[in-house]
Amino acid sequence: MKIWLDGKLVDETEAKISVFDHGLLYGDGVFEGLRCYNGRIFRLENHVKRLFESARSIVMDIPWTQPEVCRFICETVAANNLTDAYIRQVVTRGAGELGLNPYLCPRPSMFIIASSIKLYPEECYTAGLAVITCATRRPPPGALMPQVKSLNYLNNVMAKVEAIQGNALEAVMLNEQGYVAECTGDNIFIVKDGVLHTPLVSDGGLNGITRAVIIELATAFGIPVIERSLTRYDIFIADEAFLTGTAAEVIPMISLDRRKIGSGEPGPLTRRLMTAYHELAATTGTPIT
Ligand code: PXG
Repeated sequence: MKIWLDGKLVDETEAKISVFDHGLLYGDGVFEGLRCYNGRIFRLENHVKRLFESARSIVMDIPWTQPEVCRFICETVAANNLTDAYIRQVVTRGAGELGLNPYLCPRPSMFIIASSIKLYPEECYTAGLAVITCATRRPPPGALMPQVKSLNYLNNVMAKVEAIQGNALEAVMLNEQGYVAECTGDNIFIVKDGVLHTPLVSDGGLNGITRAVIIELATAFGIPVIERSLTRYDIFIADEAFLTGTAAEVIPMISLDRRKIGSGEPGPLTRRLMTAYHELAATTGTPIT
């Protein structure tokens, strides 16, 4: 496997990062997860823009332009002869001194991995996911801005631990006020009386690119979409629910805390949006060559 690392495509055995890298020492860095379908990278510019915004918000200058970074991503996928891939792009603060001061790290490091990812087993896409609510809360924006896709994922990892220990594959995370924020690596939607509802980004979720695509698709179908604060009550009384994310795509959620949502099976609007999402992802996007 070829890895793009700081300007070069190198063999994975050569792709090494310093133990003094602040990404490793302090989780000081940002990342993106993208997908390539049929030789086209889905929403490439949106992901790269979000990467640059995440970096800017943590006072990190990426030493390349957005069009250059788009090109590097395409080159990495092409160099590995892939047409379908999961792409993990990471920018760390770079190697520096011990101690928090990021100004002592002269230059960020960037690497790009083109590989594959499987978040949930195939049968969950047809049968739906059983989800639990975890005790781990999303950090308030004054502590760790949820919109920044940073290398600080311990909050999400601990939520995932709770899900797995609770015999579920995914967990709903609430914010400090008790409103639904998102899941560990996915945004959440519910359907109620023909209307799609999703939490406000300001309630503690990532401003998901898949979330935005689903809002676009639903709007094009004439389905109203409301972004508002949601509680577990709203999920319990929903007709349907589903999760969205680059890795997960669109996946039905059929229960919360062992209580059935709607009929307890993937709903018709969920299935319609899953199909529409797959069609869009397979036919649009930036060609890699
Ligand atoms: N919330 C969180 C906390 C995420 O990390 C999403 C929502 C969905 O956002 P997008 O823009 O992808 O629709 C994410 C995305 C991984 C992985 O390797 C994680 C994500 C995406 C791809 C891979 O675990 N998180």
